[in-house]
Amino acid sequence: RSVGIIGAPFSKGQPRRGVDRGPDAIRAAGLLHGLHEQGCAVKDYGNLTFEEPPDDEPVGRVKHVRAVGSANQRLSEAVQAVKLDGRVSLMLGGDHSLAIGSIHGHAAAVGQLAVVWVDAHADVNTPLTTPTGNIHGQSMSFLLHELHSKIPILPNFSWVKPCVSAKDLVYIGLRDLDPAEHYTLKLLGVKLFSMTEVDRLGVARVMEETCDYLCAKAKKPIHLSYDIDAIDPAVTPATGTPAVGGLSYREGLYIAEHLCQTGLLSGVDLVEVNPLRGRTKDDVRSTVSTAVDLLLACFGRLREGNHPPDYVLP
Ligand code: DIR
Ligand code: MN
Ligand code: MN
Ligand code: MN
Repeated sequence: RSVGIIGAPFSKGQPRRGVDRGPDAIRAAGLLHGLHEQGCAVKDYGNLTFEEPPDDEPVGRVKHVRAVGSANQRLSEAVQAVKLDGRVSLMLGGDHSLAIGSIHGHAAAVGQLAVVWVDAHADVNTPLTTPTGNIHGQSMSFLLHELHSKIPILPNFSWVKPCVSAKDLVYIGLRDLDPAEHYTLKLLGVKLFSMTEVDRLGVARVMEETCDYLCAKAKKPIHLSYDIDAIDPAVTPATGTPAVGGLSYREGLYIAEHLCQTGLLSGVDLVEVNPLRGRTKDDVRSTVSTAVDLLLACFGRLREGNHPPDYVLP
């Protein structure tokens, strides 16, 4: 497995400082070493740098529109370059507005995608429904073909073209949606496994049904967009919008392991790790090391253990 890491230290899709320190915190916790040890060919493309557009006044209710637009355009190009190098792209956020550029770039390089969005939140508000003005709560609305007519023209967003069909999207872990988001998901018939379904079915059946659903017609490359706040804040408290009642560490890992074993994972985001949140150093350690464990599982680590293909018993 060949992985291309892109650090995206960007925070203006939401109001809290610190989430831009996610990429370096995740690297410092041993991500590259771990990937290397499990036999992955890793290339770290480093951290992107972002411009700060002057006079980035709110547009309607939406905050930092120009900064989010230009950061995501840069990220989209970086993801396309990683895909053209033949690697699975791994984007370390940063806040979840970065899924716009990551998914856009992935689709531009490989064509139609299946998207698995693991999150406490659906991030499908539009610029007109957002109750907060934060673009990290709107990412999916820019990407869905079916919402195209609901998206107003915004500065630095003209490059964004919808590239995901509602039928190619599955949500897992939802538990904190705004009314407009819930309405939209029901209107479009989006497949979702809220925490209620995780409780009812168990994570194994959720993943079986997720993959059956996404692979029903054709085996499209899978984009996994993993918001660390999908995991219960008892385990991953260092994040901007923690929501009680989340996935256990084991459920979170199982999702990553299962998607890895499809052989179809082609792009991954790990977002919303904020080393300046959480109450203690242990809160931050637990959050960051869980993020690393989820990513190692995405790239082949099994809890039963692993060995290299050429291993010889001495
Ligand atoms: C809320 C919160 N639905 C919003 N969203 C979050 O701002 O639109 N997404 N926290 O990650
Ligand atoms: Mn999110
Ligand atoms: Mn979230
Ligand atoms: Mn969030």
